[in-house]
Amino acid sequence: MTRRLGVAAAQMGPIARTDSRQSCVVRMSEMMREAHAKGAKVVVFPELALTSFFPRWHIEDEEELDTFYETEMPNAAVCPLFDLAAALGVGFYLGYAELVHEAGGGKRRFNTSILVNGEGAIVGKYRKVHLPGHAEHESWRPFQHLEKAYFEPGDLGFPVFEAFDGKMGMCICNDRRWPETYRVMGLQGVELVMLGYNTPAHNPPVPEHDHLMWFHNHLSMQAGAYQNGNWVVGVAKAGREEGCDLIGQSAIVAPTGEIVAMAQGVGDEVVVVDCDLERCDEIRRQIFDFALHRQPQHYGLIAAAKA
Ligand code: CDT
Repeated sequence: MTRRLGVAAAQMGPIARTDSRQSCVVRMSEMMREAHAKGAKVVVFPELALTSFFPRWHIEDEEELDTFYETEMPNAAVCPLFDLAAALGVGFYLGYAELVHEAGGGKRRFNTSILVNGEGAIVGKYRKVHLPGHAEHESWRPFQHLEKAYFEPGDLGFPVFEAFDGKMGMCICNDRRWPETYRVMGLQGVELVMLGYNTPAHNPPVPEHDHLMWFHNHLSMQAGAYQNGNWVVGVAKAGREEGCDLIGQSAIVAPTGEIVAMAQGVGDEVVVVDCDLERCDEIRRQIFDFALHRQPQHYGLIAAAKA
């Protein structure tokens, strides 16, 4: 028995600070058409796909900072993408910065992704749990990574959604490096984990690891796929963005941990794989049968607040 889903990794090249959301949507729409022509039913776009990766800048003016966030979804700028999805019958994963205005006048900021189905309806939402970087301006860095200043940790956990005739999960960039991300979704039977990323090729606090950035990218996603028996689609925003090199290597990983397709360059690029969701069972029944082999009485420390 097979249960096939055409999955597209729609990698994006750089987005300049002055690029409009509309121009990003035009690029994504073009890739969605290509993905559809290649048989995809769901298209995965990167993290923060509507703007440049703004945590690299120390932005003191709150009004200016707010311009990088979406206050509603969908909104006028992204409506053409939702309309195209519905016209083609293709769903998508989209990462964006979310600003919530609270009743009391407060603001909450999240690094968010949504899952949209083939009718153009939002069927899932995720807010990034693991925020990398730092909360204060650090002038010694060649570029900032201020996610801890510009977002709060997600408050939705790691939900799994019934969509596309399967069990879909989402995470965002740094989440992919943490085994708990996949395991919490794995325990809910996730079959396909979608994620977008912006990963600088240079990590200022540990430059001695720079040559390992590409290795760690795939290592994390391949381990997450194999150890839980699910597909992983990891999609980069890549290339030289505002003077900062971002790694590419967008990949589709099978539940066996094998990379079955990978982007070749660091620009806009679509890679499609016909994924058989039934293959999750190969691993889940034969190797990692959670019900049979897990020993959670020994795993308490993992969920404890402090080791
Ligand atoms: N966007 C994001 O989360 N980027 C981080 C950079 C960390 S540097 C190793 C990432 O984990 O890719």
